[in-house]
Amino acid sequence: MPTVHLLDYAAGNIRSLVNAIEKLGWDVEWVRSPGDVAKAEKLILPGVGHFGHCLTQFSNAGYVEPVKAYIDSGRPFMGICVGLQALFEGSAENPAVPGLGVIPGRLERFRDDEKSVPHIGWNSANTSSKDEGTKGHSIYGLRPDSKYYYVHSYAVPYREGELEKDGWSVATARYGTEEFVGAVARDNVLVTQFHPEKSGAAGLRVLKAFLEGRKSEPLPANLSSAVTKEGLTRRIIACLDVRTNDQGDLVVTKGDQYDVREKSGENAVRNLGKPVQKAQQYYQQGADEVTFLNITSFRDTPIKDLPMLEILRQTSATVFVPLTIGGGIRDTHDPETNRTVPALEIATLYFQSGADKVSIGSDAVTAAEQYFASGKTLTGKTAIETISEAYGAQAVVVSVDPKRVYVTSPDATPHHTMETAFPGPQGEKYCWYACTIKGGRETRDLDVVQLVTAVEAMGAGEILLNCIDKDGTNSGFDLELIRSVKAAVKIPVIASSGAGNAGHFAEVFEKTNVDAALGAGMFHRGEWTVKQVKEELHGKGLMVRGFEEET
Ligand code: 1PR
Repeated sequence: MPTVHLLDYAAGNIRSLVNAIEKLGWDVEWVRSPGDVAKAEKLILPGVGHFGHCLTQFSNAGYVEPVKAYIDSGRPFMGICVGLQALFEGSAENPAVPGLGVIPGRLERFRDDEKSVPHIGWNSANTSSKDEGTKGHSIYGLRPDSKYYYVHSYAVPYREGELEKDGWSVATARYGTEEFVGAVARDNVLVTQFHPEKSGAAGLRVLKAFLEGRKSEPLPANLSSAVTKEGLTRRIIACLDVRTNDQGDLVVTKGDQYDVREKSGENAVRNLGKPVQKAQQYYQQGADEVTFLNITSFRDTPIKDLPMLEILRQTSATVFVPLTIGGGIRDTHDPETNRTVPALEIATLYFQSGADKVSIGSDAVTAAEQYFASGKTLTGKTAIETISEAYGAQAVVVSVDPKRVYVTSPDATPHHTMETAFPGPQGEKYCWYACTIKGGRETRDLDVVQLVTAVEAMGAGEILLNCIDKDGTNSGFDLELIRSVKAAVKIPVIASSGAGNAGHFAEVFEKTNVDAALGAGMFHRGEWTVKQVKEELHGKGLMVRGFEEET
């Protein structure tokens, strides 16, 4: 098999990249030391997390000069995400840490006055309309009608002609009112801000074109003038609650207000299918992300037997969109070794098994309670802070399990209340949302606004906003809850709980500014496919990522 060298200097979550390369029929050779770089015939520089953290590791390990010499040698070089950022002169993320300066320019943070930051989701990489040199042509398989998966807070602002004048071809994307560099290519170099290994068929096409050295090809006639509507698509996520059934098999289940047992028969755990198979099915249907939640994670399991590790290894081998794993991401007592394993070590196991993001539930509530109890002091030791510091904010999701609490007036509680259009059982017109832990089994005296503001301060990159009252009801999302959380944070929020049809997805996107929406039961029960939901949203004029066959 042909080989490509991979330079993994920061132990990032790059198993998915290896899986994508192997799926395309190539073998990965690892660059283990600066001396290995010269051996490479083709070299890929991946990268996740902080610019400064990555470039410092890269430089301290002695890679700067060997990689610059490799690029100067004219052999094919691809940089992905922080691997693109590294080639520029520097980044506002860590002004004291220099980039390689191969490409002129610096990264700036997205403005968060009009949109969520990090920029997470599917956006364009348009070359056709910008650059005479590439008009009607595709750089390395990029297409104006495709969308690619981005997950970053810093970007190179696009200023027309600035890079082109030095012979660089540029593919751009727009986020809010900001136009930025999605990919840049010249001679033997291709760098992408997006993750081709997480961008489905469109991303695999780019990776394949690089591996096969296809720099520029005429676009298919129907695409040469096509330009997708620019901007971030509405992200549709399929969520799989996973646990062992009474026979010990790992199954996809679904709670009805978090109760996963059938109401009839032997009161068995609802069994809606096999996790890996369902995930592959949703990927084929066009899901933009897949989330696994291990819902019995509060039970101590020997670390080596963590059930979701194998599920991630198998899923990430064939599912090339972002995978999130939640359940049990916390400092964990290992009954076998009688040792407490830090949350960061647990998360690293999942990243090395193919996860792109970890989701933290109960532990986030505990950390938020301590945050407020200590006068909003950040210790740097919480699971959120340590994982975000090591892998970047975009790798940390906080899953919220709130329960509605009715009050007669805002003065009846110190918590963040709202007037509700759905009065309580005694006609109460106000409510607040209490956080719960252990899958809703324990309610805490902490409200969701307190929780989300605390975890944002700790470096969480995204909120998975469930709702116990709505869970499994097929009655639509809790728009009041979503609006109150969206008003409280700048990081992206995923609406979850209650979806029963495509109309509920359209409603939440049209009536709130939520960044993504998640479905579970309606997909598991086969009532709707992800593809049908996307087709209906597209029909209503909402921009969704189109389905592309893997070629
Ligand atoms: O607390 O960090 O160990 O994480 C536990 C994780 O497991 C949390 O993310 C928590 O939300 C989840 N969880 C725990 N128990 C349950 C349960 O159902 N008994 N799942 C559970 C919560 C949320 C979504 C659900 C949506 C959409 N479910 O997974 O799929 O509500 O459902 P719908 O579209 O069918 O309405 P930790």
